Amino acid sequence: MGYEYIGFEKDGAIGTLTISRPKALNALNWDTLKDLGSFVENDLPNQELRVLIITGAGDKAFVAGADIAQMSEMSSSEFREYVDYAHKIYDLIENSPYPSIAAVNGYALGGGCELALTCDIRIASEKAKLGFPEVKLGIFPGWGGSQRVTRIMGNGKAKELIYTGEMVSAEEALRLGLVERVVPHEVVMKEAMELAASIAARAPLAISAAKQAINTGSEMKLKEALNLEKDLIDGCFDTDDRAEGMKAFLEKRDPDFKGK
Ligand code: DAK
Repeated sequence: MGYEYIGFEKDGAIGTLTISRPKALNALNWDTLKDLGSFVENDLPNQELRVLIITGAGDKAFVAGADIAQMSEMSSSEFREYVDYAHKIYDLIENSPYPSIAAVNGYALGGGCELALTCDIRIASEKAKLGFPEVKLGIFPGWGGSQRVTRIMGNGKAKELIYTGEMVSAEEALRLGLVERVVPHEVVMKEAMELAASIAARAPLAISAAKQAINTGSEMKLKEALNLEKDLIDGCFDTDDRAEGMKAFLEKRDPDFKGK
C-alpha cells in the first residue's frame, strides 16, 4: 500500500495495523496521522476483515501521543486542522464495522491512549504505561480522550488521571477499566491474535450489529436504545449465518459463518 509510517498485514480475516515511527515512540506527527487516516478512509473498508488489531512498532511504545515537537510549532489554524483530522479518523476507527483490539505493547500516552480507546477491547503488556500527560503541556486530552475515558472509567477517576497527567501501570489501568487484560510483555501480540481468532470464528454480522447496538445505544435514552437493539437483532435473524448457527448447534458441529 506504500505507507511510510504504518504497516498492515493480514492473517486470514484478521488484520494488524502497526503505527510505525519507532524512533519517536510512534508519536503521531502529521505524516503518521495522514498515513493512518488515508489507510482508514481508503483501504480499511476493502479489507473484508473480521477483526482489526492496532499496535505500535518496536518494543517500547504503542503510541506516545501527538508529536510534541511538531505541535509546538503549529499555528492555531494548523493545530485546529490537526485536531479535526484526528477526530475524524478516530471516529471512523471507533465506528468501523470490524471489531477492534488495541495490543498496547508499551507507552500509550495522550493521543496514543486516545487511539487505544477507539478500539473495542484493549490488551496491555505488563510493561505498558498509560495516561494523559497533556496538562503538562498546557492542553488537555482533546482527541476524544476527555469524553471516551469518562464514559469508560467514570468522571472521578478520569479527572484524577487527566488533572494529574500521571501515567499508570498496566495493572492499575486494568483496575480502572482502561484495559481489559494485562499479559506478559512477550505474548501481547499472541494474546491479541488468539482473542481476534476467537471473535473471527463467530458470526460477523451479529458482532457488527452488537457493536452498533453498544456504541450507538450507549448514547441514547434506554427506551430508544432498546428499540435500536430490537431493530438490529431483527436484521440478524434474516441472515444466512443465523440459520447456519442454529443448524450447526442442532447438528452438534461448529458453524461455518460466511458473513451473509
Ligand atoms: N512527540 C514527539 N516525540 C516524542 C514523543 C512525542 N509525544 N514521545 C517521545 N518522543 C521522542 C523523544 O523526543 C525521543 O526523541 P529523541 O530525543 O531520541 O530524538 C524519542 O521519542 C525517545 O523518547 P525518550 O528518549 O523520551 O524515551 P524515554 O524512555 O526516556 O521516555 C516517555 C519515554 C514516553 C516517558 C517520554 O518520551 C515522554 O514523556 N514522551 C511524551 C509523552 C507525551 O507527553 N505524550 C502526550 C503528547 S500530547 C488536541 C488534543 C489532543 C492532542 C493534541 C491536540 N486538541 C484538542 C487541540 C494530543 C496531545 C498529545 O498526545
